[in-house]
Amino acid sequence: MLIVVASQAGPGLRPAFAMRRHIAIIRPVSRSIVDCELTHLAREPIDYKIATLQHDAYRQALVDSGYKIVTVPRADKMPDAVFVEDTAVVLDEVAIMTRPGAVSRRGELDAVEAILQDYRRLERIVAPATLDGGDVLRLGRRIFVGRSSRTNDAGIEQLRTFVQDHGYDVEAVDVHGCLHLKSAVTAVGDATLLGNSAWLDRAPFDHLTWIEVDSAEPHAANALWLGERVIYPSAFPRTAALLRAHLEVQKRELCRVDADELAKAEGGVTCCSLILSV
Ligand code: CIR
Repeated sequence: MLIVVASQAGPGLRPAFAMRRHIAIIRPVSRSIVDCELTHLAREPIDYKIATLQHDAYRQALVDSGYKIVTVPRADKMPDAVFVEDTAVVLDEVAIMTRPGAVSRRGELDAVEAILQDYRRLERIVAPATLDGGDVLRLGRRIFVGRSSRTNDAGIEQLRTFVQDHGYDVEAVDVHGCLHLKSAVTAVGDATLLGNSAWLDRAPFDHLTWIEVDSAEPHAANALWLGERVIYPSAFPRTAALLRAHLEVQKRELCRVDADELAKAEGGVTCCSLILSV
């Protein structure tokens, strides 16, 4: 079920937003999702039907936010293929195909690449480097990259070489206790982050506004910021209240979606899309 909180005045009404076409690349849930990679969570049964219904609601939230959906074909033999975020880092100037840290996920890239090449010049992370898109957090011209169990120093260096000529600074951030950097922190505004300080070194973010997740909701830091709207899991009501209070001051809205079935696969709301504008 999709619950939209606050007004329906989506970003499609803003002139600056309307000047570009906004695209969300998504991929349906694989029938083998139950065999997904797990690093920090114990395996639980995942109901494919519920996961698919929740993914449909997520898709609708993107449509309601003004995004055209481009769908990568379902890949039933690749359990984690729904988490397209990990396959690429998409900037305005270039897209970088990653090399996921989990070997089981490397086959996911081809079908995503076939779509992305219509929108961006492509670069590729190559061995021995590994990089997951979930470890890459862009804030303006600064790109923070999680040094995690999925992303190594060589991956961070290769990313730097692809983006530095476009004026981006790349900064490594140590992540511990969770899967990706964006499990621990995401942007919810130009200079505002939502994060769980227990899972990372906060020093690189000191100059930014920090909203700390409620201590009862450690997994609550993953939000999908889409300009005037933030898509956010309904499973974290305490943190949602903090976030909503912050967003309302800025006349932004929180759009809550049920995402708990894919959360059992260690995925959040950023993981299920690649967002770009053309
Ligand atoms: C994995 O372990 O790779 C998947 N089960 C979850 C990936 C979630 N992706 C993300 O946070 N960007």
